[in-house]
Amino acid sequence: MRTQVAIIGSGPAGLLLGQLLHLYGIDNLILERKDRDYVLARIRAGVLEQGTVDMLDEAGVADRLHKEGLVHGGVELSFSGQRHRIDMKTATGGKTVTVYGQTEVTRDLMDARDAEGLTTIYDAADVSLHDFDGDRPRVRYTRNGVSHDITCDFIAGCDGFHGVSRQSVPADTLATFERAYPFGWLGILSDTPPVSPELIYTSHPRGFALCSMRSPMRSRYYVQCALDDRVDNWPDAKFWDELKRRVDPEAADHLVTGPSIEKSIAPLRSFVAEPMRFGRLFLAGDAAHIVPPTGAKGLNLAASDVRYLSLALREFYADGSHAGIDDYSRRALARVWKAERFSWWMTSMLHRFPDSDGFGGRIQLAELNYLVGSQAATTAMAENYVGLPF
Ligand code: RFL
Ligand code: PHB
Repeated sequence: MRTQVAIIGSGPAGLLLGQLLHLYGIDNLILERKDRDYVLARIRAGVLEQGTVDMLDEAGVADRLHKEGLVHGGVELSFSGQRHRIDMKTATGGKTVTVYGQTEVTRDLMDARDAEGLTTIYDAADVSLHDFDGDRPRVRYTRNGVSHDITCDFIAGCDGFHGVSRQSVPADTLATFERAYPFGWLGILSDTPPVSPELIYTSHPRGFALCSMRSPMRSRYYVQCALDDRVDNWPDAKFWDELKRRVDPEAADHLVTGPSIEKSIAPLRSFVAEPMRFGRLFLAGDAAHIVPPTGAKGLNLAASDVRYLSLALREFYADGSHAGIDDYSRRALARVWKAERFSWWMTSMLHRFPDSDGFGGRIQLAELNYLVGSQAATTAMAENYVGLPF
């Protein structure tokens, strides 16, 4: 088999890249380790920056997003029992975010790919990457016990944090930067109306909590939990009880509870691998970097990598220019590190750290009071939350 760009992974990064390359007339195929339903069942991010929405528009997959997505001009911060609204739209001169689940983005991209008759090979096992330091990279995989070989011009490693692409790079050419946080997030999805029209990020002595949503009838809630905690320890009633103890009294009064339809625990981590290009292999999305979810940046960063990469490849195929390709890693990393900083800062300000003393707690409170009391600080948060320019 031969293609111009072999994409590893059919998460948002791989699917969006495939769609944009197709629009630019660049042939591509996607190799995915799991099956379609498995990929669609993963409940993850929910907040799209305007730049991500614009890219989905450009890719021609945003009809449903515009119909069903919820446009938000603000978020709320809750601490010391009180809520404070951050008016992002006013602070940024009109920018907003759109609440629309990653599962829906993935479904829309998969449907568009099917409609165009583009190739995705699901259940691809033992994917391995070869010769990307030369002009003729190859990718191998097995399916149903039969091994296959793909020759290509470029490989795009969009296979997430645990994927094979980053691991295929010689360790001495890769620098990694990492911070693991001493807690996780326990999240549930329920078919109940959201407690409030906007997201509420809560700092509480018992730990962080987040009230989010997927639609006017579907809520997504999170509470900070211990790293070694397990979903089995959290029957629904215990989750709702803990959430009510952390949110402000008004939210606790209005919270509508119901059976969970999904429940999972995710550890929190910051991670960056540099560079993001090795010869004819490019890394994009979680394959290259992870942020803790507190800033809602993971999916949006995957999209911004794809923007730089798709434009670089278009330039290469249209003009034979290497300029975009050569600059890909630098451009992507410049934006990645700003989102890493923002996500780390939000995480540090809002969570309870097991080793924190009274001083640490008072500093967090001072930071929150400064944030909601200063227009300059509000603007700084808002412009990061809605997404920095590409
Ligand atoms: P993905 O979505 O992980 O997709 C990678 C795809 O590659 C496949 N794959 C392979 N395929 C072939 N061969 C191999 N060897 C392969 N290894 C892996 C995988 O099956 C998968 O289909 O990465 P991508 O596309 O870069 O997208 C990134 C986003 O998914 C991610 O940043 C966000 O979802 C992060 N994230 C969250 N972000 C938020 O903004 N808000 C959240 O609430 C939020 N929750 C989460 C998250 C990430 C999580 N992970 C990765 C554990 C919750 C979780 C649990
Ligand atoms: C979500 O709705 O899943 C969500 C929203 C905002 C975040 C993280 C997760 O910061």
